[in-house]
Amino acid sequence: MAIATGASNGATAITDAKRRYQAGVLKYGQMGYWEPDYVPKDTDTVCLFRITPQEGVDPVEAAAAVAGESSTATWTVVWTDRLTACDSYRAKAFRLEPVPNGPGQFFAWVAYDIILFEEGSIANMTASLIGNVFSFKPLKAARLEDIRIPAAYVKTFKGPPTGLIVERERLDKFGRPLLGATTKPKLGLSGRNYGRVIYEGLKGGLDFMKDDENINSQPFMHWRDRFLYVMDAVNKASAATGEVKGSYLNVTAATMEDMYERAEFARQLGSVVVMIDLVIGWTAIQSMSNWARRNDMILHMHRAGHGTYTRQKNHGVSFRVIAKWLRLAGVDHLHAGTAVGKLEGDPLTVQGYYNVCRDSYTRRDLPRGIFFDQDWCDIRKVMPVASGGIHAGQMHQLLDLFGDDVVLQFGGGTIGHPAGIQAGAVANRVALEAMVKARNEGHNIRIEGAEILRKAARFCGPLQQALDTWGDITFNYTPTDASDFTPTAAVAR
Ligand code: RUB
Repeated sequence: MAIATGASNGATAITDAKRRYQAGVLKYGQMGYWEPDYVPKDTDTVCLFRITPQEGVDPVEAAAAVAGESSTATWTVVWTDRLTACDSYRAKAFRLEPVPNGPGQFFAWVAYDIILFEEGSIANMTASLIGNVFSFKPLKAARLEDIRIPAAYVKTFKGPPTGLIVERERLDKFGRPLLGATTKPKLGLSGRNYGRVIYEGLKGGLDFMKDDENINSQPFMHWRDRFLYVMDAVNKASAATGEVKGSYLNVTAATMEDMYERAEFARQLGSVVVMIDLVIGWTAIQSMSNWARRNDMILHMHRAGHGTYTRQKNHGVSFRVIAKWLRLAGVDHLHAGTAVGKLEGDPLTVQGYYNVCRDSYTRRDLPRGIFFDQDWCDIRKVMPVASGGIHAGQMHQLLDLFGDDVVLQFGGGTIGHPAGIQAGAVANRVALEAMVKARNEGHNIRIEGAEILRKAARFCGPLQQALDTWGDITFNYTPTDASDFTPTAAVAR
C-alpha cells in the first residue's frame, strides 16, 4: 500500500511493516487508518467529513488522522494496541475526493465497525465521531457532512416516542399541515398575559402554541404559573372550537430532576405535548424521550444553539447529521428550517433535512446534501417544524416546499397581526385551508399561489390585513449552506 508523504509533524514513514509497533511517531496512514481498498460492511457506520488540511499537510494523511483520532489512535504508537483486536477497532479512511469548487477542501469517507459504539447511545457515538478531531492542529477545519448509520445500529434505538402518524391520530387532524405559533415577546410576559396569548392563538384556528426556547422559569413568570395559565387557555380553546389543541410546555431546566418534575406537572394538567431544547444534551434528550414514551406525550424539540456549529460549511456538523441523531434519540417534532423565513436555509438543503425526518428509506440525493442511502428500519417518523420569520403570504411556498407533514409556525406572523392575535391565527388558518383546497383541486400553487391568497382574502378581512402588512416581506439572502453539487439561490417568488 503506497502512503503519500508530506505530513509536517516529523512522523516517520516506515517501509518495513514489522516496525509498525516500534515506539515512536508514525503517520496515521501507516498506522492503518488509511485503507483505500476497504469496502465498508453493511454493519459499518460510514461518515463523510469535509476536511481542510493545513498548508503542506497531505490530504490522505489528514483523512487518516480523522479516522485515527475519531476511533482508536493517538499521536504516537502505543504498544497496548496489540492487546486489542486493533485491526477491527481502527476506523478506516477509504476514499478521498476534492470538493467541487472548494479549493483546499476534500471529502473523506471513513468507516467505523459497529463494535465501536454502545447500543442505543448517541452520547457514545458522538463522543467518538466528533470528540477530539475537530480541534486537530493539522486540519484548518473539519465538518461532518453526512452519516450512514447501519440498520443493525438503528435497531438499537427506540426512536420517536409518538411519531407523526400516531400524533395525527391523537390530534384527529389529517390532510393538511398543522399550524402553530411561538409566543412573543420571547421574554417578560406574566403568566396571566401569557395565557391570554395562548387562548387567542388557539381559538383563532391554530393547532399549537409554543413556548420560546429561552422561556424556563424566570422571575417574571415561574414555570408553574406558566403551565397553569397555558393549560387553562388550552382547555378553554378546545372547548370553544371542538378541536384538540396543544401548547408546547418547555420543560428545559437546570437538572434532570427539574425537567422530570416539570414534565410530570404538564402531564397531570392534561397537556398532550412537552418541549425541550437541543442545548440540554444527548443524554438528557434520550431520557426525556423515554419519559415521553412512558407517558404517551408528544416531544417537541427546539434546536436552540445548533447554528453555532451547523451553519458554516467548512467547520462543524451539518444539521442533516443532527437530524439523523435526533430521530434515533427519539423526538417527535424537530425544527428543521423554512427556506423562506428569517433564518439560514437553502431550499434544497432544508428539504434534505425534512426527508431525513420523514422518510422510511432515505435515498442518496446530492442536490439535497444527502450522500448516503439510509434505511430507517420502521423507526417512527419525526414531524418537522417550519418556524422563523414566516407569514401567511408565504403559504403557497411553504406547502409547495414541505407538503402536508409539517408544523407551520408563525410567531410574529400571528402575534404581530394589526387586528390582534386571534385575527392573526384566522389569517393563517384561512390561508392554509385555501391553499390546500386549491392544491387538491389540481392548481399549481407554486405559480398561482399569490393569486389564490388574494382571492381568499376577498372573503377574509384578517387575511387581507396580513397580506397588506407582510405580503412584501422576504428574507432573500444567499444561503451559507447550499449543496456542493447544485448551486441554488434563496427562494423569493
Ligand atoms: C420563531 C422563533 C423560533 C425559531 C427558531 O418566531 O424565533 O425560535 O423558529 O428557529 P417567529 P428554527 O415566528 O416570530 O420568527 O425553527 O429554524 O430552529
